[in-house]
Amino acid sequence: MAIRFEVLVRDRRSGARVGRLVTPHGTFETPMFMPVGTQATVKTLTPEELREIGAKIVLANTYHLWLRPGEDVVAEAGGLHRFMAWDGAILTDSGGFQVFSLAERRRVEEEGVYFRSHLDGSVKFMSPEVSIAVQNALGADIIMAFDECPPLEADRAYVEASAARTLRWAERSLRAHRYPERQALFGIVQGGFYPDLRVAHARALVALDFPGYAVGGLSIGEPKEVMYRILEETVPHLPEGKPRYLMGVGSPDAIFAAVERGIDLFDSVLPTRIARNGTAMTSRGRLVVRNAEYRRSWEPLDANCDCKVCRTFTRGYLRHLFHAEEMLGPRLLTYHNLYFLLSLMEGIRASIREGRFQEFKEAFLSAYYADQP
Ligand code: PRF
Ligand code: ZN
Repeated sequence: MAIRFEVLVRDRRSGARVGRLVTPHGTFETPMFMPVGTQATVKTLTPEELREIGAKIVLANTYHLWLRPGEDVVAEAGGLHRFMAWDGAILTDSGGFQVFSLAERRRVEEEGVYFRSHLDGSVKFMSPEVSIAVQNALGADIIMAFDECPPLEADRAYVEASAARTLRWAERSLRAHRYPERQALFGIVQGGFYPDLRVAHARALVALDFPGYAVGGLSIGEPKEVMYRILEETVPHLPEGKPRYLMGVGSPDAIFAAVERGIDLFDSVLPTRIARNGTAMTSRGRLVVRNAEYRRSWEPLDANCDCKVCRTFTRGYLRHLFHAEEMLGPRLLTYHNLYFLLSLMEGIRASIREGRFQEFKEAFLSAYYADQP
C-alpha cells in the first residue's frame, strides 16, 4: 500500500478527528491543509520556504502539467518531486475539475471529454485512462480518480447521469492505475446537491475499496449551509479508517464546519490567490493591505502571528510594495497566508487532542469574523 492512515484521537462532541497519514514522502497529522501548486510551483514560494512554514503536502494539477510541459518531460526529470525539488508529499488532482472549468467547447462522452486547450485552442481528449497514465508518469503520492463536477445549475437528471458516469470512470481509473503500491488512488464522491444521489455514490465508491475518498462538487457557489448539509449526509457513508478530503475548500469557517463533520484534508487557492491581490488572512479577519489606513502603520500584519513576515515587516511597508507593484509584496503575503492557515490547522489538531475543539472553534471564528458581515 502506498499510504497508511490511522485515526489517533476522536472528538467526543463532533465528527472531528486527528489522524496520521504516512506517505512515501513523509508522515503528517490531519486535519491538514494542502497549498495549491497548480503548475508544479506554489506561486511565488520556493520549496525551502514551503518547508519553513510547515507545509507537508502540496497539490499539483494533472491538466496543467499534461498540457505544459508534458508528463514525459516531468518523468524525464525524475518525476514531479525531483522536477519541482519538493521532497514532501504531493497530491495530483485528476484534471476532471479543470477540464470542466478551464477548457473551451468541451463535449462529454462516455469514453471521456473532448475539449480545446485553454493555452493554444488545440483539440484534446481526457479520459480516466489518460488522466491516470499522466498521474502515473508524474508520480505523486496521492492521485485522484477522473470525475465530472457538474455545474451548480445542473438539474437532477443531469446530475444523476453524471454521477453514474463518474462511477464508471472511477472503476476505469482503478483498472488503469499501474502503481497502487507507490501511489494511493482516491475516489471522488459526486451527486450534486441531492442527498440520495450522494449516499448512493458514496456507497458504490466504498464498495470499490479506494485507499481514501474525496468529496467533490461542493464549494462551487452554493450557500455554505447547503455544503454542510451534504457533508452531514455523505461523510457517515465513508469508511472511518480512511482519509477524507474535501476538495477546494480553504476558508476558516468552512474548514471548521468540515472538520466537525469528519473531514481530514483540504486544498484551496484561496490563501495564495488573495495574497497576490493584497489580502492577508489574520486572526482578526481579512486585511486589505492596500488600504490608505495602513500608509503609516508600523505594526505587523497580524500581532498574533510569529511568521517571518510578521516578525520583520510592517503593514506600511507591505502596502507600499503593493502600490509600487513590487514582486516582493505577493511573495510576502503568500508566505504569511499559508503560515496562517497551516498554523490554524495545527491549532485545530491540538484542540481535538486536548478535548477543546468546540471552544477553539468559537474563539477563533468570533475573532476572525468580528468585523465582517
Ligand atoms: N473534482 C475534482 N477536483 C476538484 C473538485 C471536484 O469536484 C472541486 C470542487 N470543489 C475542486 N477541485 N477532481
Ligand atoms: Zn504572519
